[in-house]
Formats: sequence, C-alpha cells, structure tokens
Amino acid sequence: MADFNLTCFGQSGNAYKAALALSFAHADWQPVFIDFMNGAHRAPEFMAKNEMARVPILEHGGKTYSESGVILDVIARETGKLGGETQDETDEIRRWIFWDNYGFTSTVAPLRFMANFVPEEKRSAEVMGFLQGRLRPCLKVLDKRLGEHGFVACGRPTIADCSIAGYMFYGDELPFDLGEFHHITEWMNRLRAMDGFKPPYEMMPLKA
Ligand SMILES: N[C@@H](CCC(=O)N[C@@H](CS)C(=O)NCC(=O)O)C(=O)O
Repeated sequence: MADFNLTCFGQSGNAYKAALALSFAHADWQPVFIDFMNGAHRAPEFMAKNEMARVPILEHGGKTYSESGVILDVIARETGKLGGETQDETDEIRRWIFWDNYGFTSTVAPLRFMANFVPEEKRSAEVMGFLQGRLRPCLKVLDKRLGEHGFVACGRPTIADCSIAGYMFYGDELPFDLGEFHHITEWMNRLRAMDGFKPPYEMMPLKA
C-alpha cells in the first residue's frame, strides 16, 4: 500500500485534480482503479466509503476523504507542499477552489461529458448552449487572474491550480476553444513544464 491511495479512473477530471497535486508534491501515492463507467461507484463497497457515490476518494493514514477540495487540502497539509503559508494565503487558495467547484468545473465537466460520453441523439443543444454561456465569463475571470498573477493564488503553484486544471488537459475532448485566452494557455504550459506533470490518461488508469 502506498502512503496515499487515490480511487480514480482516467476520464475523471475531479480525480485528476488530486492526482496532479500528489504528483507535483512527489508524494508516495498510487491510483486505485474504479470501474465507474459500469457503475462501480454505486456499489455498496464503494458507497460504504463515500455515501455520495462520487469519485475521487483518497485513503491516507487510516482515513477516507471525499470531495476533491477537501482531498486537495489534505494533500497540502500532509505533504507540506502546494498550500498556503499564512491563513490569508490558505483563505485565498480556498476561495478559488470553491469558485472552481461551483462555477468552473460545474460548467466544464458536464459540457465535456455531454460532448464525448452522451450519444449524439441524446445530447441537448439547449443544455450545451446554456453551459457554453456560463463558461465564457469563467474563462474571462480566469484569464485575467492568470495574466495578473501567473498562477491562480499566491503567485506560485498551489492546490488551487490543480483544482482548476482538473479538466483542462483533456485536449480534444473539450468542446471550446482557448484561442483568445492567452494567459490560460501560458499557465497550462507552465504547469506542463513542472516536475511531476503528466496528462490525465497517463496518470490514471482506464482499466483494472
Ligand atoms: N464535487 C465533487 C464532484 C465529484 C464528481 O462529481 N465526480 C464524478 C466523476 S468525475 C462522479 O463521481 N459523478 C457521479 C455522479 O454524478 O453520479 C468533487 O469535487 O470531488
């Protein structure tokens, strides 16, 4: 058993947030595959660990954590890396993780899901149009922030970057163009250049 065990699957951007943080922190960790596409997250064994039936979960030090925001906090606390050095910094990092959870990932994840994993005849143009409409203001906010600060919080890589980057490295699966958002593209290049970076399908398994 590794020190950190992350239950995940290749397609999960929420799990990738944690995988990226563990890898950037050079933690002793391993991915534990869950057969999400066949409903394993609703099986009693998994729900005994997370009654919300959502992936990822992180097992560490005899405890099980769910919700990527909490998991990222635990990784920063336990490894002493990628977190805030003062309470103000920690607050700032959390502010962006909450923004990601409610505003950004909540838009990007269903858009990508619908574009790639829902059969074309079942896709809703109305829902996708609504999500695209919500996405654009988020991209503008993020681009401005990154243009001014280089990274999401504290002017250096933190778990807030890992959270917001969760879905950004799925390449062609993302049904939007970053064309005009140069600061986002440059930030992604900075993350790519960091020691420990790997794209999601190289970091997390697609099968057992
Ligand atoms: N807020 C949660 C979201 C987790 C989540 O929705 N994960 C997806 C997989 S990427 C899931 O388990 N979905 C199950 C469902 O929606 O029923 C987090 O950040 O961990």
